[in-house]
Amino acid sequence: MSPPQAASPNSDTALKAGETGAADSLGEVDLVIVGAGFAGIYMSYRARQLGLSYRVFERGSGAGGTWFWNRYPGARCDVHSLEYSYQFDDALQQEWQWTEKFASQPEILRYVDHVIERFDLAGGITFNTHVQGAVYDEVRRRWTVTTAGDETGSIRSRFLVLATGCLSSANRPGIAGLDSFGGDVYHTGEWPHDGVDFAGKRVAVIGTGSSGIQSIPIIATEAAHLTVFQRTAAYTVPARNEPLDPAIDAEVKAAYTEFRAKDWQESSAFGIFDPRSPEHANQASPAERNERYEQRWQRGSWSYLRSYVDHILSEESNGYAAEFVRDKIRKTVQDPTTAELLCPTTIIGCKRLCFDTGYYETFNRENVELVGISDTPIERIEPTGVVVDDTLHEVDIIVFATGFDAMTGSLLKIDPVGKDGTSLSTAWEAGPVTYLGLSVAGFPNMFTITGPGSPSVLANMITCIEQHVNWIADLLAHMEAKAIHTVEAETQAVAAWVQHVNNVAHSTLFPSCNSWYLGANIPGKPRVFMPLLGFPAYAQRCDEVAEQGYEGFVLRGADSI
Ligand code: N01
Repeated sequence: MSPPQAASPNSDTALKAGETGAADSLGEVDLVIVGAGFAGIYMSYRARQLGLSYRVFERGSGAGGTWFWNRYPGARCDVHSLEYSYQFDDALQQEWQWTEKFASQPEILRYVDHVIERFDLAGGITFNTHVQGAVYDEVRRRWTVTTAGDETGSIRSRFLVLATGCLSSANRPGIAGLDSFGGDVYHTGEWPHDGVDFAGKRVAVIGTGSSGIQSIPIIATEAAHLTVFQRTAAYTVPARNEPLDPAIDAEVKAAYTEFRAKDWQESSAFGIFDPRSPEHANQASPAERNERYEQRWQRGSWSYLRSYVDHILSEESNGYAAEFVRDKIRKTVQDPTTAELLCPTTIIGCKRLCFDTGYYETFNRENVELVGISDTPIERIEPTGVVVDDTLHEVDIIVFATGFDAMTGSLLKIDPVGKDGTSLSTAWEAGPVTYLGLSVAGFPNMFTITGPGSPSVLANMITCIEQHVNWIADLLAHMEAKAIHTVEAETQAVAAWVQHVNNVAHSTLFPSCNSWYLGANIPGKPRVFMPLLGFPAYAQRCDEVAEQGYEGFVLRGADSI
């Protein structure tokens, strides 16, 4: 399909005849968007509204980003469906009907496809095409983006929008002997489209984060035998998913704008159904605490940690909430040794809290075994199984639920090269540094959507995406109106922003454990707390930056050449 051919209002005369050729075999557009997840789709919608020419390149054969790839059994969102959806078009949010409180992966993908069809966006997306690199040419003020796949070549653009997602680069640990394994190997984040048949098979699941915890109870019911390899025990709270209550659906849709406005005031841009109590756990009596924890446990999901305001601020308060979960585990899991192994010892919430359906109960099944690999890591993989502590666990299938090289992985795979030939991997050698999570010094006209330094993974991703895309679209309109050709973050603004993100993180208990928020799950990755806590203050800051003439950015127009 051909891409939109809207004339570019921003095209200037920097490119002269004869300057095209091998360097732009795919032509030139105003905007190259990398990725057709929620961010890339909405960015293309706004680009078209602005009259910009654009191309979206997507490595998958379909849209949906993380929801396209994560098709493992039980994959489901844990933000309420009425909140985890676009808000840019009222008719869209009125007409779409979610069926469950927490939408399943297939339903989210149906929603994505519906949005693309409804707004006629498919023509701008090129699937099965990997963006391999991008180089900025200071003289032409153009990015040259190279692609491989259905469309192989290079394309020039004024702007480069990296909508590559925060959880899109699978972490496949390099375990010795993996290549020798005689069975099948899968990663939850790259699940086969036609599913996996576990019937009669002995299965290993390595990893017990959200993906492992969602898939393990289902795999256990299908497989002959399941061995779970756990490095760090995770806290999980019952999800309590259920069919979407039609009365709640009607109530929200009767005043959806007001509902969304309330979400914008929430620290994580969602959670209206589970308000955070303003009280402190360490000021309540043990009886009060237990009663409240029990109520919130029964309610499930995010409600639990919101039972008091200070869980992520006070170690003492956190300890109460953590011990309540450990108590639940000990009461649920019949074998005391297994129960103890499942009891987490870290701060609850410093790694992303998990939500499950029957996770702890799964370990009461006769066909399920838990192997701790914290003190005795996996030694090697052999043709017939996984060796730990000199014991071979024979399996036919290995499932890696080992997560992602989060937030920076996909950006660094592209590794754009900015001014002076500096690559992003060089600029981020000591960890990602951005201004507002949107822009990197030395990389003009390049934007990251929900990049490190923005609330992103600590908030409602779709709300964050829309806020970022709207902010970028307003900036592009401003540049057009003022004849500005390049925008770039100032080095000092980046430094101050990175310091701010760090200060906010270190005022909480978040940095206290080895989470992927810190990059601690990837060997050798710099240990930097990447997301910013607090969506409302962040969104307000972005607005102020724009109102103050894009403070912290250098904007250059024809006059400044
Ligand atoms: O990945 P994870 P995930 N050897 O990084 C272990 C979102 N999500 O895919 O904790 C052995 O959380 C690792 O151990 P440790 C959500 O934001 C959302 O589960 O590092 N084990 C851990 O147990 C989530 O946080 C939803 O010690 C290794 C596990 O693998 C994010 O995606 C559903 C290992 C990885 O857990 C990532 O979740 C699913 C190694 N070398 C995902 N390397 C919902 O919306 C890693 N591990 C509900």
